[in-house]
Amino acid sequence: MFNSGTVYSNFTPLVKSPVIGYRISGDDVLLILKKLTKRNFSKDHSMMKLVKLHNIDGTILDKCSVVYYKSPNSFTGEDVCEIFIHGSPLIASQLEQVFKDYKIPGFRLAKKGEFSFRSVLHNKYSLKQAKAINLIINNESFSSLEYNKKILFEGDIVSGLSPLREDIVNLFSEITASIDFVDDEDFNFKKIMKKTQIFFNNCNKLLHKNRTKIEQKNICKIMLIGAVNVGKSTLFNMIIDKERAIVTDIKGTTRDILSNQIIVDGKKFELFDTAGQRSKQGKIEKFGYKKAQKLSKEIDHFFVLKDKNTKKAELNKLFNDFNINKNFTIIETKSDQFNYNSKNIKINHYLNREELFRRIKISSIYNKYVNHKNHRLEFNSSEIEFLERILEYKIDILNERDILIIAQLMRNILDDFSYEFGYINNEDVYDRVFSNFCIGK
Ligand SMILES: Nc1nc2c(ncn2[C@@H]2O[C@H](COP(=O)(O)OP(=O)(O)OP(=O)(O)O)[C@@H](O)[C@H]2O)c(=O)[nH]1
Ligand SMILES: [Mg+2]
Repeated sequence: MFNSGTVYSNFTPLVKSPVIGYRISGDDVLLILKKLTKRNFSKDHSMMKLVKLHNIDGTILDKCSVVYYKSPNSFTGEDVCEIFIHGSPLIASQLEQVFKDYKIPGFRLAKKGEFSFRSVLHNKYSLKQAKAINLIINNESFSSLEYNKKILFEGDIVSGLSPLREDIVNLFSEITASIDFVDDEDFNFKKIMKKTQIFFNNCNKLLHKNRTKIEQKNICKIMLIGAVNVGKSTLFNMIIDKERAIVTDIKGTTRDILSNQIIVDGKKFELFDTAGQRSKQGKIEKFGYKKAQKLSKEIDHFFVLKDKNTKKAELNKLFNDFNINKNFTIIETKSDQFNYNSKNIKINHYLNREELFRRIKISSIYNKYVNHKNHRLEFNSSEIEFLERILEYKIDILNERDILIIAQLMRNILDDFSYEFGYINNEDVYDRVFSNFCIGK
C-alpha cells in the first residue's frame, strides 16, 4: 500500500487562515530543511525556530516557524519536520512547487493516513491506537471521544476487546488441548460447548449494551421558519456565528435550505435556514419551501419567526405546512424596530450571542430532545463492527459436532482478533484502516 521514501503533506486545510501546517517525514528531512532554510538543523531537535524559507532561485518564500523532530522521537518514529507557513494557499502552492523542484528521489506527497501508518510501522502506536486517532478526529459524541482518547493515551489494554481476546485465547487453548483426548472418557464435549456459548453470549450482551449507547441521539435539529423577510437568515447567521446565509431586505432571498452544525456548551446542534413563506412564491422559492417541508419530519424543534407584519393566517399556514405540534418556539424579530406587547421571546440583530442564546433558551431545548448523559463506552464504532463480525461465527460453531472443525473456526476468530489489534501484519487490513484517514494524518 505505502512505499518508502520521504513524504510530505499539509496537515491543516489549504484555506486562507492564520497558518497552514506542513509535515515532512522520512530520511531526507534534514536535507530538505537545509535546502529550504539554508541552515543546519542536526542539533536543533524539537526546537521551534523562526526561519526564512527559500525558493529554488534563492528568493524568500516565507519567514515562518519550523520544528524538527529527530528520529525516533517523532510521531512517525522517523525524522520529521513541521513547517508553519503563513496561511495563504498561494504560499502553500509555492512550497509544494519547491518540494517538486528539488527532484529528490522518493520525496512525494503522503497518502491518506501515511504518517499514522508509519507510526504503527515504527511501533510508536499500535494499530488500535492509530484507529483511535482517526476516531478522535471524526468523533460524533463526547462519550466516544473520551473512550478513544483513553485508548490513545493508555494503550490497547483499556479496549473492551482485550478481555474478550483473552477469553478466546483460553477457550482456543482448551479446545486444541482436548483434541488428543476425544476418545477418552474424560473428554467433555458438552462442557467445552457450554463455555463457547458463554463466550458468544457475553459478546452479544456487550455488543447490544454499547451499540445502543453509541447510536443514542446526540444532536438537536432546529429549523427556522417564517414569512419572507422576517429575519430567519439573520438569526441563523447569529446562531452559527458566521455570515453563511445571504441577508437582504428583498423578500424571498433564501431559496434553498441551508444547514450548519454548531456546538454550544458541549451540546451539538444542526440549524436549518429555510425559504420564507409567502403567497406568491417564485418557482425556485416554492421548490425550496417544499424541500424544507419534507425535511420537517427529521426536525426536533422549530423556531417560528414573526414580526409586526406577520398575519395570523400566515402563522397558521406555517404550523400546518410543517406539521408542528408542541415542538416550537415563537420568536418575535426586529425588536429594535417594533414594539411588541406579547409574552413571546423577542430578539433583534443587535443582541450579542450570549444574550441571544439566553433568550431563545437553546440549551434547554437541547435537553428536551437529547439525553445528554455522557455514557462510559466499552467499545468504539469500529470495535462494534468487529464484534458483529465475530458473532457471525456463533451459529456455525454451536451447531458443529466435529471438534477439529470447531478448533479451526476458533482459530479464525483468534486470528481476527490479532488482525484487529495489529498483532498480525496484513496489507489488506492496513489498507482498510488507513484509507479512512485524511491526508496529512
Ligand atoms: N432592524 C432590524 N432589521 C433586521 C433584523 N433582523 C433582520 N433584519 C433585516 O431584515 C431583512 C431581512 O432579513 P433576512 O434575515 O434576510 O430575512 P429572511 O427571513 O431570511 O428573509 P427571506 O430569506 O427572504 O425569507 C434584512 O434587511 C435584515 O437586515 C433586526 O433585528 N432588526
Ligand atoms: Mg433568508
